[in-house]
Amino acid sequence: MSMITLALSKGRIFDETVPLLAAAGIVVTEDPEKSRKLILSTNQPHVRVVLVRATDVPTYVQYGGADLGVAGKDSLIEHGGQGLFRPLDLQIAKCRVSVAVRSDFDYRGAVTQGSRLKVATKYTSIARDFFSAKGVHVDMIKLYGSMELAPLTGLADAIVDLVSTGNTLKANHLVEVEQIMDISSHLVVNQAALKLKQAPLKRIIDAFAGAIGEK
Ligand code: PRT
Ligand code: MG
Repeated sequence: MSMITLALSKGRIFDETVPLLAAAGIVVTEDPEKSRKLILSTNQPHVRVVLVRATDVPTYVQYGGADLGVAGKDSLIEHGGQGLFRPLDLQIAKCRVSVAVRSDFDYRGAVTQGSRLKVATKYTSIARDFFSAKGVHVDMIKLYGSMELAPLTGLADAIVDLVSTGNTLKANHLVEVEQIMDISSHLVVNQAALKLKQAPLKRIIDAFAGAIGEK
């Protein structure tokens, strides 16, 4: 039997995927928070989990470094989705992508006056599509983290970032001025693996579907 490799990121995606794996009879036998290992074994000798950065999950699955993975819709859009079969919205790790500004910045005014907006974000594809559909001209500043700092330091007028409770924005005196889209995590499968390892992959996909009530 061939090995099935599942790519997950540590933290919320790993934690929220554990119950779905349980439905497929798969138990990860090592705790990612306690181990430095990047490859985790499971109770099933032919199933292993690889830990990668959330934004790298689509890339691992696209090129067959993993047969399947769980990735946020944000990561999938930024990646582009090439080579990926996306059978299920798992409805986990939910949040939204929003535009936020300093509470003293007149966002509506800037938009109605047609000003150029300096936008800092890790999500340049999502942000570009959103502002171009609105007809707003933007100077995009690509960041890899701590977007919240950009408006506070004058690096940008606005940020496009993930928001869940809103506590991070609030703690940094930022306000959410637009909600761009709702985000959840999806199961993604390598298209070639889906043909070569059809039976074991279908078993996992069906178990996940059953666990989220989509049978
Ligand atoms: O953290 P790291 O830089 O390693 O990578 P990552 O941020 O890409 O990964 P991770 O594990 O933090 O998130 C993985 C996926 O979880 C994301 O791609 C989203 O699809 C999803 N998700 C759900 C979230 C959140 N909720 C979330 N709240 N990802 C990040 N956040 C961050 C957000 O960026 C902001 O800094 O949490 C902060 C806001 O949270 P609130 O509750 O204060 O609003
Ligand atoms: Mg994070």
